[in-house]
This record gives sequence, structure tokens and C-alpha cells, in this order.
Amino acid sequence: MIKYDLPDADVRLYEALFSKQESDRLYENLIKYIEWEQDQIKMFGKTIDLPRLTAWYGDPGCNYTYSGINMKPKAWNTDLQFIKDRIEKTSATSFNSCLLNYYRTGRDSMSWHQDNEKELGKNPIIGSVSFGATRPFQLKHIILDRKKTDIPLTHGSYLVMKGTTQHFWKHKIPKTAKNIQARINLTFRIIKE
Ligand SMILES: O=C(O)CCC(=O)C(=O)O
Ligand SMILES: [Mn+2]
Repeated sequence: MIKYDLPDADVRLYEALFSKQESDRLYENLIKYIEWEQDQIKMFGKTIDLPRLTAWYGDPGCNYTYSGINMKPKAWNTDLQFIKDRIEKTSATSFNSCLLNYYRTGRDSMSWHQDNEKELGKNPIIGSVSFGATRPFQLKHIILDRKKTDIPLTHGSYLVMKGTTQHFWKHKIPKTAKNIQARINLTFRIIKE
């Protein structure tokens, strides 16, 4: 495990929490069996497609409000349960929901944001699992603007963000012109009542 030396943050990386064989199987299964959706957002009065596919899974009642849409979770499947068990053992915590992102090509991305929705509570723990192409996960401090870092999230890796990370740091997955394979990311979360 690597603990990053970042001010006002607690960020840890387990580079190969899933073996190559497990990761290959999970990658294929998630692409095939997750009910991927193309969400849209309104920007400047226009409706545009998000640059990725998404899905929301979790315990019943773990609703998530996102761009004004209230999303009901789909029920955990076997692969998600398997991933959840492994990371819960590693982090000694229980997650009740998961946002999945499917970056089909290098043109798919996620822009700067903090995981600070009020349903996550004050100091959320976010457990992030990646399969497929390695993409850089960029972090920047919101006040100390020279403080930046890039963490390559490889096939089978597990990244944990907790403590005050979401108060002080934004993160993103930039676009790339490189011809790369797809990538799946799962961010496990705890939705509070
Ligand atoms: O794809 C990633 O690694 C990041 C996903 C993310 O930041 C999110 O779902 O909030
Ligand atoms: Mn995020």
C-alpha cells in the first residue's frame, strides 16, 4: 500500500488488490452485465451527453441526487458483491452504494469535482476500483494551487480517499488523444440517511 504525502488529505493506493486473472474477468463481466446508461446534463440551456456511461448500484433506499435527478439504485450483482467484499476487508468498512463509470475511449473523461454531495456526510470515505486501461487520476488542492499530483490507476487497483480529502482536493480523469482500451471505474460510497 502507498500512502500519498499530501496536505489535508488521506489518499492510499493498493496497486494490485485484484489479480490479473480476477481483473480480466471482472472487466469483461462489468462491460457485459452492468446496465449502463447515457446520462445527460443541462448546460447553458442545452442538453448534452456526459462523456462516459454510468450506473448506480446499492442497497435499497440508497438514492442519489445528481444534476437534479433522483436515482434509485439497482441491486448488487455477483461481481459487484465480490469486489465490495474484497475492499471492505481491506478498508475495514462497509459501503452501501456504488457509482460506476465506463470510459469507452480516451475521449471519455470526468472534469474537476469533489465528492462532497451532502448525502455522503462530513468526511466521506470513497473506495475506487479500476479495471482496463490505466488512466491518470489527477488531484489538485483547492487553495494551495501548486499542489497537484497524478496517480496512475491501473487494472485491478484500489484507491481510497478519506478524512478531509474531499474538502481540500478536486480530482479528474482527463481526456487523452492516445488510442487506448476502455476503462471501468467503480466508486463505492456510504450514503447516510
Ligand atoms: O474514474 C475515476 O477514477 C474517478 C471517478 C470519480 O471521480 C467519481 O465517480 O466521482
Ligand atoms: Mn469523484
